Amino acid sequence: MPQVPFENQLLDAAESMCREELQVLQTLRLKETVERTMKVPFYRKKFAEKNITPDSIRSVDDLKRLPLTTKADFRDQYPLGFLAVPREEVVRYHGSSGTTGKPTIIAYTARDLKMWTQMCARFLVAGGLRKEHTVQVAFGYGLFTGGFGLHYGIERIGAAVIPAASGNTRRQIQLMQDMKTDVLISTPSYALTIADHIRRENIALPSLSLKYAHFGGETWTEQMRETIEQELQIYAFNNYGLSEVIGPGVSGECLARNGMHIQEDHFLVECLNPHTLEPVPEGEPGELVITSLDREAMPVIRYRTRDIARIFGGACRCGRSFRRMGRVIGRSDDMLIIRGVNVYPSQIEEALLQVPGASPHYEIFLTRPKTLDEVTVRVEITPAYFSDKVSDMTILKSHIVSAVAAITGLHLNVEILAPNVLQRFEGKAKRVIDHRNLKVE
Ligand code: DLL
Repeated sequence: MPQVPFENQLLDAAESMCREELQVLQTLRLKETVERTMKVPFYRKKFAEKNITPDSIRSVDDLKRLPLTTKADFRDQYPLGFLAVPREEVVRYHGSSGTTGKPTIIAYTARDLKMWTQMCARFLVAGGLRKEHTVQVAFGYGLFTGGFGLHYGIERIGAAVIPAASGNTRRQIQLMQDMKTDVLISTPSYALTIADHIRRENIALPSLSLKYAHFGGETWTEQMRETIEQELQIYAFNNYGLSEVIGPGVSGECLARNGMHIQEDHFLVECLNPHTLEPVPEGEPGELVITSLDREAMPVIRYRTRDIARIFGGACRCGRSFRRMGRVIGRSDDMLIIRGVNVYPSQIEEALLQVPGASPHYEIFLTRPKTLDEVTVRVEITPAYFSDKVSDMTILKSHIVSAVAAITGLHLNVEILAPNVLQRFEGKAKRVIDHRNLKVE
């Protein structure tokens, strides 16, 4: 990966505090969080069952005694069952759309918003955002936390923000050209859509001034980073977050681009085996379980994110003392079990992007003709490789089958498609098309 051309900078001193000092702060804040959540009937009941009181929290190790919270709990408590402050103290609501039924509503007090702004500003500064930049935010502004969350972080730094919101790709590119936008903020798949549009419309890349991008909101691979960086001639950074615990800003990459620093003064993040719920050894992938440490309106205890990633410590050359998380490999509920083998969609993406001629536009099509799942990987060819010679296409297909087999151990069906036939995305991509007619509970 190329070295990024900017100087390291920290936004505030807390980012480099020593681990001992951090633990003291975390313990204090965990106690306060337990106290605050006593106002939420859901938690009060669970604490009573386990004899938990704020005074019984003596160190961060006591975290493991606390109850877990799931997405289903959020659904059951819709809309405001998790509110820990009087309604008049709420100054903003967001929500996550969810694929089924009602959204999850997230509430913020004025202090929550201030803290969230600082968290977003921190990771943006870590990833090179400076006062002199012009930043285009191509996330939805609305219930989704992406738009507003990043927006205020950028303003906090003093950079200029263009709240372009998502969609209308032609206008996005026009704005980038006219306003000399140097930083793009979006999902990685929307950046691909933008790159695709630029290529199809023969827009000269030098007419854009883009240098950096901060991508988040969905799983993407290192191979996808390389593809987007090459296509747009930029440096791309990863950032992670989720609505239930605040929105974007939970973690983000620094100039070393070796993992995302977790904002550990605001969140305790555990990495657990999703089946046994025991901690996995340091550095091994597990499910991230997140506890907020200073949220007021909706503090959350041990939220099961379903996101699978690894967490590791150790010195980083940026000087931040916060531990890092690796890329999210996938969600435990996105994992496919094909002929007994566990496969994440991101592994298929990693394989595809290693094959010259395979484009980053793909989908994973699932069917269940009888009792077993069948998977077809449908991938567009890049325009440069597109040929009507059957033999060329057969060779390309066999390369893709082998690349997928090398990573997943499975020989999957591969269907090669002409360029521009698959759907393009403006927000989060939908890569897995499930036609198995499985019952959803
Ligand atoms: O996507 C918050 C966000 C907005 C993060 C913008 C970063 C940038 P939700 O809609 O609640 O919130 O979706 C959260 O998205 O549990 C992950 O599965 C996934 N996700 C978010 N960031 C990343 C990332 C926002 N960098 C869900 N890599 C999370 C992989 C990510 N997955």
